[in-house]
Amino acid sequence: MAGDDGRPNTPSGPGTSVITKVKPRTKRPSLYRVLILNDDYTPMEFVVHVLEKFFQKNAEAATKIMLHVHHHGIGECGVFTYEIAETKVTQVMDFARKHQHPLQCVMEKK
Ligand code: TYC
Repeated sequence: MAGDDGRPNTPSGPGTSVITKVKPRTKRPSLYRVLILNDDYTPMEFVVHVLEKFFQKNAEAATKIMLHVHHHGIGECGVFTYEIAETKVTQVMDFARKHQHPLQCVMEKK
């Protein structure tokens, strides 16, 4: 016996059941580093303030990151999903510009 499409229509029918297994497909989001760059003009205290205000660092952690950037040219402020990282970069760049400092903030995929 065949169904409409010509395939045998067993095992469906009274007394049979089809069990379909659904695989849980959760995708972990990509992560992005937010970095600040050194320059010769932005005051150290301003950079520390930025790290406290936008990256929830305490004074000690913020000072450590600022000094790392001052000596090595670049440093990590935090790791976030794309939208959060993008927001942090915009907030830092707007804040630096408002205070007329050349501080640069960028993001890169991990
Ligand atoms: N190099 C700056 C100075 O000597 C301080 C500074 C540190 C600037 C970190 C930017 O991301 C920065 N005033």
